[in-house]
Amino acid sequence: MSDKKVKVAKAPKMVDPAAATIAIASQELIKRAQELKIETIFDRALSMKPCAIGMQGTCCKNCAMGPCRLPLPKGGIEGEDDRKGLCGATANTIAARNFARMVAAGAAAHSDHGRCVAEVFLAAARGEGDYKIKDTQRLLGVAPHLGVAVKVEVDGEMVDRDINEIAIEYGEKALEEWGKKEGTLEYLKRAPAPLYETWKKEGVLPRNIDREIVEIMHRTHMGVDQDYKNIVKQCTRASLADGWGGSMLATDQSDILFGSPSPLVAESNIGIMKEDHVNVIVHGHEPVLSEMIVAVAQDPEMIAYAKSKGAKGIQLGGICCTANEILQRHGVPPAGNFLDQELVMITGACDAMVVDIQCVMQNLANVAKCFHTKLITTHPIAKMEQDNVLHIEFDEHHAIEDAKRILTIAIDNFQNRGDNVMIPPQKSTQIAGFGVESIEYHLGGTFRGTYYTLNDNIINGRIRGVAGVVGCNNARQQSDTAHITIVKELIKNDVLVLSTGCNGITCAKHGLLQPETAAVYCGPGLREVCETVGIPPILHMGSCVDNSRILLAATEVVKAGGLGKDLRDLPVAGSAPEWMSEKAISIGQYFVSSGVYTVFGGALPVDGAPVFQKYLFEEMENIYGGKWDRIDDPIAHAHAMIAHIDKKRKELGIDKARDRVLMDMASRQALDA
Ligand code: XCC
Ligand code: SF4
Repeated sequence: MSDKKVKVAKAPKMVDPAAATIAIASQELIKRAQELKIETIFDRALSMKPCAIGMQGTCCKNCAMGPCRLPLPKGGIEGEDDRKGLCGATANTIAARNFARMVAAGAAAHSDHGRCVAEVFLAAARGEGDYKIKDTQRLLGVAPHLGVAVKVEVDGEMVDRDINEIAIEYGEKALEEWGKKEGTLEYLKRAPAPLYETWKKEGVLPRNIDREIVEIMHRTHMGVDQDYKNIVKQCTRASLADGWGGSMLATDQSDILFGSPSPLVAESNIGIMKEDHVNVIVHGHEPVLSEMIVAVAQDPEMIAYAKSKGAKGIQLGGICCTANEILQRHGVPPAGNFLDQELVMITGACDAMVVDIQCVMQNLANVAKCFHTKLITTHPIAKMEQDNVLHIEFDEHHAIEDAKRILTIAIDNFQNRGDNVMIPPQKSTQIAGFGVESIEYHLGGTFRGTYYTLNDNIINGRIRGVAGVVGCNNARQQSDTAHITIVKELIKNDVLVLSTGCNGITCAKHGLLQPETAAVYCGPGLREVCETVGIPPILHMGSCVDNSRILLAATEVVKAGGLGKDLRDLPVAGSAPEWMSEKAISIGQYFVSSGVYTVFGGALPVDGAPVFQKYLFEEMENIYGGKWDRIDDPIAHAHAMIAHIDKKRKELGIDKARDRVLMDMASRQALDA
């Protein structure tokens, strides 16, 4: 007999659901998956550990002489850091190049999505395809930012220009921003003048959107840019092409095409799925197809067809930012955030999942195999290799037909459901749909329509400051914990929160996007403001490309006066508590380069190169007024943001005002008692 050891297959590791997430519905479905022996991302996070050197950002595989791995020794480096790759690339060069490639990928993802919207927009403006422009007011508002006139001279008088002409010219100019040969991006001038001047002086005004991304790929090729500061400069330029370019254009054009959001009531969480309805989940990022699915799902013929198959109706739900797009404009409820995507299938009641681009996990195909669920990819650039995945390519020229075809497949599939249905009941109500204009309306009052009231409340100290809390979930952390803890700590300390992306969905799931939240969780000042105007203390502003709304809201605050002249003067801070996507790095970089102190939670692949890290975490502030930070503990994370807000209040000379407000409240409460 051979004495060779016999390999025994190890039982797959199974996560403790309560350790994986604090969301009860998600815990129930993780348990359910384990009973059914279906592996999810939460289980895989136990058995697959991340590479320690990759996590530090110091593994280079930019040429075939590598990968060159430069781990940071425990306890750091004493004396000179002489670590280098075969070619001599230092840890700083390697980490900065890796970081830059994340910015490039993130900016590309946002901006290429923006380009798709821009193409559909132009087709609609020209009267081609199934889409019509909905929000002409918004078009008139943004057209001048691309140099498009909204009035023309006729017989010596200025009259309104034909709206279709405006739409076509705006659409054409917008598309040019991706590849124009001369000049710099037009929307940059929407930033406060001193910020624009900083960018100009630093030489980081993006020339066009595509070029800055291509240039990162060039500069990070073996043997090109080997000065981390110069690489970071290009990170800024490409990220600005995202935030103040591709993303901002995506938001504007989606709003003009599909309607600008305004506050609405909706539901959220997995409990929105209905056992007796055809459940269709849309997932990804683009609003273009999902808009049509929303429209077609309301078609009486479609509903009648669903009824003919034994269902009571059609229930749509969303995951990730496609969810946010149709939530903001139509009140379609999100079923969950990024880490809930497998779980909505585990309910056994997902008749079809329709995906487009970004944040769509390939494991969905494996989970779909265990159920009757039809998984349908729709975008030419985003297919899956598994053979149970249907690909129905969506084309804006026959959008209605495509949407009908997809919904018909879902309805026909309703009767194939097994007995395995388990929909956790948890759901909550939320108010979503905030935008730059609706904040103006709510916090400015009907006749004022400006940011004065918001500024007043910041100056008088009722609102201590404003935080943008955004971004993903990450299976390396207990899901939702950092998001919820940070947001609660901020509002408890009178910081108004602007939310997007999976943070928005997470806050909604946990019932925080309601005006009632103010009484339970807010500090006295913020509570008073929220109760007076009837808003939640966390304003959901949409998808991740809609972070551009946060930039513009902050710009409006500067314009309204009394709080400095630049974004860097404002008592504001940014946060991505559980980030995972490369898009988050691009967002972080444009927040920082726009003057915002921005804190990430979870590993940031820069700590293997302490000098480069110091540049991001400290020195960038001297140039742009904003800087990066990474703090994992959620309470410390929130308090670092609050400390920054207080520092800015002090610099503005409004720190004393807040002391008075708090004293007022205390004495009022004493009177009440
Ligand atoms: Fe993706 Fe936009 Fe992150 Fe959520 S927040 S996991 S990027 S869906 Ni953008
Ligand atoms: Fe190694 Fe330099 Fe090649 Fe990177 S570029 S893999 S550091 S030899």
